[in-house]
Amino acid sequence: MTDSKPILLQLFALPSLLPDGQERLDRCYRTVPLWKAEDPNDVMLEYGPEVEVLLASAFHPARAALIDQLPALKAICSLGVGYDNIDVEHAHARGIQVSNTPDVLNDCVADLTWGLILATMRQMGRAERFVREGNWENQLASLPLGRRVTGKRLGIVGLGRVGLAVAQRAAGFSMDVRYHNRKPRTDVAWKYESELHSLAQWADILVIATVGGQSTYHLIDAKVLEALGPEGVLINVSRGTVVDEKAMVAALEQGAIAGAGLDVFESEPHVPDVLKQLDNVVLLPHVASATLETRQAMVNLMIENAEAYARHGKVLTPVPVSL
Ligand code: 8YV
Repeated sequence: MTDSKPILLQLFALPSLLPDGQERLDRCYRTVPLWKAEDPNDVMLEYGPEVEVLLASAFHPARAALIDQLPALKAICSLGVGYDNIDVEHAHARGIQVSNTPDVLNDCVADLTWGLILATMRQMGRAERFVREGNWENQLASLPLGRRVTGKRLGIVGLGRVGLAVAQRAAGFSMDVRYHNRKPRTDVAWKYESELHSLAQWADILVIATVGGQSTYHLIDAKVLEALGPEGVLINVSRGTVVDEKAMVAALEQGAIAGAGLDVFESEPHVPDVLKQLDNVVLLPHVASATLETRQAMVNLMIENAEAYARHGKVLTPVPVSL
């Protein structure tokens, strides 16, 4: 008897965070582990024509070229809220559903954003290196003073789910918050700035929490950084491509901005050497959602999307179709 279950192509090994994660997929699908294949081309030749569901992630993209190799594809289930890793319009044009993992990571990404704000303003990375390098015991060495966080002005670029969670936490720091979106939100009291430039000029700390992809490519350019000014700090937890990295490095080197806290970079995992030499930056390897609880919830939601497609033909948390 042949297995009549639909085929699901796995580009990566399921993170072993849930005891029954792979089992749940195997119950609904014939799973094909492309990541295990000695020659992925052979696997694509054998199974490609029949693959109905594809698992993707930020580090395992589903670009048009791959989608085109899968003529029977009906759903792409991605691990992560961002979907700049997927050619969504191309998929939608073929009637392929795309799902992401929204909401479950809001709190942890917002927590880490505050970690970056505090670490950058208070120079915690530099202070920690100071201790590790034995400089505290060296009478000649001293650390420059950091900057106070409480009471500062917080500008948020992209008041979506994550931006909102960041803004809510600002109350604990007695901060005034303003934001820039394409459109003002009707459900928040914070002041909307229709011009990104004005927001940057007003803010002491500018947090980037917007979507990645073409629509926001290099949104934060030399002019915005100049507006943020020599006392201003940039925090990016969105996508590296939203910031013109060269312009940011120049601004940091020349003191056009005071510092930056970065969880994302333009071509990860590459971090420009020049950034690593700067003391006014905090550099993290894209870990904003990387807690046990959140990653479990993300993997679970990705699997739930695949299960929902297998059972009812519809994913649970679809990426909206752009009009
Ligand atoms: C993950 C992220 O690191 O959700 C996102 O968009 O960037 C992060 O939470 C990544 O997606 C894991 O695949």
